[in-house]
Amino acid sequence: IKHPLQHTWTLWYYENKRSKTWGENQREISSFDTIEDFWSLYNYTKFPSELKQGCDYSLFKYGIRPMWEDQANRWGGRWIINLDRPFRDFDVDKLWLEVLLCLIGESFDDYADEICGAVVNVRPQKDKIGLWTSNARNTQAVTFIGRKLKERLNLDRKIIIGYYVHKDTMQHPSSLARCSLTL
Ligand code: M7G
Repeated sequence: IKHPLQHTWTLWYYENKRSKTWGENQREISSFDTIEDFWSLYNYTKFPSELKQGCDYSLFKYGIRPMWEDQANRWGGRWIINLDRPFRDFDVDKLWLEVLLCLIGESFDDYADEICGAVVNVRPQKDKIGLWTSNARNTQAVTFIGRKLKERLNLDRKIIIGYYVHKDTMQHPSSLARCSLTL
């Protein structure tokens, strides 16, 4: 017997093909709802560090697309961890796996319902990991989730993570959007 998860999760892969729109470049890889099926998918796919620059992985609850436009994300935002390359203090693969385990293990206690999914962006200067939540106005939930994330990833206190509201991100290129909270 396989061990069931609380939710069904879908892994998405984004590859930047110029001939297509951003949305068309998002591809569903597979969905799973047991621990065993999670590990077989994980073992079958490449690590983030092995992906080409410009690619993303996203893991979202089944039925939520990894985009701002989805009903579940529309009023939400994301905690962003910036993994600056020059320092190389970060192991993107290790952090991404920990984030995946936080998601499928329902690590956010009473606020697990606020969780939509997570994204890792593989980029030339800095990789990014974002944890997406559904209601940017629920400060209590957002703060709890951010603290828990830092704790689970064992991030140094010096490392500041910021929460970005999707509505702001949509209006500004990512580097100019202001974060609404920091931890
Ligand atoms: P990114 O890939 O999130 O970060 O956004 P990056 O700047 O580090 O590469 C890059 C661009 O992808 C954005 O400026 C948008 O044009 C597009 N994009 C990203 N996201 C998350 C979305 C989304 O949810 N919906 C749409 N329509 N476009 C998006």
